[in-house]
Amino acid sequence: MPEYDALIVGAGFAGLYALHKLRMLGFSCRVLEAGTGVGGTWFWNRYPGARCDVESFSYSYSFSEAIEQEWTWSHRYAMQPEILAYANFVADKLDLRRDISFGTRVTAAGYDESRHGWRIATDTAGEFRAHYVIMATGCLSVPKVPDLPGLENFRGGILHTADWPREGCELAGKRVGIIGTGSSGVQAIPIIAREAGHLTVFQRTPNFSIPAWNGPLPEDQRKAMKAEYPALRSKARNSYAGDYADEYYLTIMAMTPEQREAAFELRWREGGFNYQYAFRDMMDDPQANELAADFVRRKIRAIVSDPITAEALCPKDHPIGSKRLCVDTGYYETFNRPNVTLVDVKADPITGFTASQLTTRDHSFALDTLVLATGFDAMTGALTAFDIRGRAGRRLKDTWQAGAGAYLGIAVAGFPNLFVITGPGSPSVLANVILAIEQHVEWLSELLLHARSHRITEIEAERKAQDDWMADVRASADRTLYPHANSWYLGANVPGKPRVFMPYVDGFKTYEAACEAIAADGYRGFHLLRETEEAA
Ligand code: N01
Repeated sequence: MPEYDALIVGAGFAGLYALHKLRMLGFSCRVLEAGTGVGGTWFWNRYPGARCDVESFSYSYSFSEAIEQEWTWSHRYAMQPEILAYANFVADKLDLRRDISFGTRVTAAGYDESRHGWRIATDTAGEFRAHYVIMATGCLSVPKVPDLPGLENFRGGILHTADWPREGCELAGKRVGIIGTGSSGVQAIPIIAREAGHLTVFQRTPNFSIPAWNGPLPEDQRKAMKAEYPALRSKARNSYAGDYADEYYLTIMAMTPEQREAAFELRWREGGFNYQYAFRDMMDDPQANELAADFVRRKIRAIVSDPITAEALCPKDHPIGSKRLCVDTGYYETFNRPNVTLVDVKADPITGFTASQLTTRDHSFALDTLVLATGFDAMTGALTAFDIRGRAGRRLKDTWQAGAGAYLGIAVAGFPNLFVITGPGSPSVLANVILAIEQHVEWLSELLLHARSHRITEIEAERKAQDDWMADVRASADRTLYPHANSWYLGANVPGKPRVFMPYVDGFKTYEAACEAIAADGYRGFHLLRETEEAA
């Protein structure tokens, strides 16, 4: 059976960097990847309109100056094909493919206490052994298909944004329905509307969306950004969100109404996430939040011509930012098109499907194709999708029955020598995830080097350290407005999933400082078993 120092699950941005970093440090590694190519989320999410909504000069690796300088981003926010091309460029540049098994899905992993190592089963490549397992499986990688009544009756095409056919899909002239108005739906809807004969948007909950104002980057701007990379990266590393944009420099409640209006308008015109991160009180103070939310609702009413449609698009049931903000290109404008209809399925719920129709309580809609933009089993889906068994054969899924938790969001008590990149309890999805990935991989590499040089055979999070960490994560979240929405941050989008706020809300910089302090304190909160102790 092939045996490695480390098996890495997933060849997305986390898996690629983990492979590069650990290989450079002399660990033998193999990546197991279910897809037929690198890129992870950017390999699967090929829906029309898919692109990043952190600026590309930020949403990219910072660890290699050569990569930074050789690669040139074409747009402020790159489209999915360009991001996937970038992942392929990095894989080639670093010669990563020779250590990746593509088309290989992990089906089970079990810890062998006598060997202090893992045994991993796959669907196509047999079994492996490894001292360490690194789950680089992504926070948003297991698509969620909702339990829609009678969907099996529908004979038209059914597509999920997160599992879009590689060869694309012909929607020209068709009657298309889309369910879901989160980030994926908000990006896909304007593009599908341009192609389809008619697009019906089935919306259950409206989301707040800020314009991206995306566009090509002029040559001089690209050159200037490349020259400024060290400063941009350093600013991102010292920030809340892991991004280089200015943040937390305005207090909504300290401004006059005129100043506030001007500040909201300016952030709206700049576009993107800084509508949230510019304001230090937006996620703490309900009154400040409501003012920011009201500004966006007024924008929606100004953009959308039909007042009933505009009102249906205005989010009113959650604080702005408590569900991840969407960043769009012409989303609200799309509802002024004659070939687009909005259906509020909270007021008029979906009741079933025939071979060619979606029916709601009051209406029926003839459809050729149904697009599901219905999200993910976020943060834990990929970690519970197959059987991971730790000490005494205990399943990770059972361990997390009352809610997911990991010490620093990296290691789980009872699962020695297994690590999660950007797991629950880390900033991950609330930060620029590429930087969050780099920080985890780098911190973990130091830990594994420490283990190698101190002849440590087993690394395990201590239960108390993990419980205390997760209690702090929750206490911090409870001081904010984040838990005031039924969001996927809380697991609320998956029926039966325990509601625990999973991301770390105190920001990237604070989190990194906490990780550094724990390492400096001899990896406090980890039980490190030395070979000598074991022999004794
Ligand atoms: O998924 P979502 P997503 N009947 O969970 C609706 C990242 N991302 O794929 O709110 C009717 O946000 C559901 O309605 P409701 C980003 O972090 C990033 O859009 O539950 N509707 C909601 O409208 C993002 O936050 C990027 O009432 C149903 C939608 O489906 C995360 O991925 C791009 C339903 C799901 O929204 C997830 O985004 C895309 C039902 N039975 C995504 N079930 C970029 O960076 C679900 N819905 C560019």
